[in-house]
Amino acid sequence: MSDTHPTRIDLRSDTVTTPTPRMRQAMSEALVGDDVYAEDPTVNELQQEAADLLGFEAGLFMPSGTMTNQVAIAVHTQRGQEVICAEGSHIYEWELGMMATFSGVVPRFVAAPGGVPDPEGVRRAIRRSIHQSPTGLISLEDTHNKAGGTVLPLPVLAGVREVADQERLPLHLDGARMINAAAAQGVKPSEIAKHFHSVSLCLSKGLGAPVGSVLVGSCDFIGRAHRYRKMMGGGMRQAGILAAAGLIALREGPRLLPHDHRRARALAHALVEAGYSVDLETVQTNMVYATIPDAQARCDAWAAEGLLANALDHDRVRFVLHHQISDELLSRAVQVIGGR
Ligand code: TLP
Repeated sequence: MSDTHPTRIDLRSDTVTTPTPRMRQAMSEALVGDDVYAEDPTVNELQQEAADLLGFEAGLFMPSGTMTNQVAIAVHTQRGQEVICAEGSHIYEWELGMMATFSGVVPRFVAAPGGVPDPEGVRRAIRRSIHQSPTGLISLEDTHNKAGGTVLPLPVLAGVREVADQERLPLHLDGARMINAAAAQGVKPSEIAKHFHSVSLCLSKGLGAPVGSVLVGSCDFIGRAHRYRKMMGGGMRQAGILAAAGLIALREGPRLLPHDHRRARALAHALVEAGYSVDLETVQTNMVYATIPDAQARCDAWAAEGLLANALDHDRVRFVLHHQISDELLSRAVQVIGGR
């Protein structure tokens, strides 16, 4: 059983996947309880499994990556502070100013060529003076979406953590696609997560769950996160129905990611062959950004042939691979792109 239209090749995002038959079965059989009372056994299992995978004490299940990031910011910061983040970070660019409206904090961007900030640049961005908004948090994004799904090298993570420790600042990871980053580097996810005080991990991106994200951290941090999740309307009651699919995603999703990465590279080469410009250096995981004149018109023309991609700018198109794009569907996409 699949909900995906057979003639539609949807590369707009890895969020578009539909639940697999195993996910649907697990959802229908899930044991549930009221999660606001922390009594949903399937949610509790998912939270602990995500925390264990990333090497943390506790986890908290929420509907979206936006919520896990924004709850983390609320716990870590005080009103009037700044959050240091790499230029183009999702927590500011695509989270609708929530850090300002919910937590009363503002971003301070640091340069991040290819999505990778320099630890010394992070240090220089820290504000302490009485005349300035003090820094409250440093937040990194791995993989970095806007830079093309690029991976942050482990020495950079260690370097930023050193700065955070020296300056006594908390360090958060928007790890929506951090399992992709781990797969690309051939390391355990905990090797990335160990550099952070909190991590937001999305189940509904490359891992393929229909809904959900888990925030992990210390017991104390997660205890405080409960209150902000409730304030945001994230108390979902019998959420085990959703967590059941999340558990399948967490257990079965990671081994599929290297195939998405291989297909992304193949797509990038096909785009170059078709005459479009792609910075192949940035194609490190499951995303391809191409420079395409009249991007929206080109995407509309491809959509008429069943190929969906995201025009993000007047000349920039994003393609994202995911587990419901087989080699066969990729070949068809390549034909459409080549005008065949
Ligand atoms: N990203 C979505 C869109 O919002 C752009 C996508 O299609 O890529 N962090 C990162 C790095 C993300 O890419 C996203 C979603 C989120 C957080 C937010 O997750 P959700 O959509 O679950 O709120």
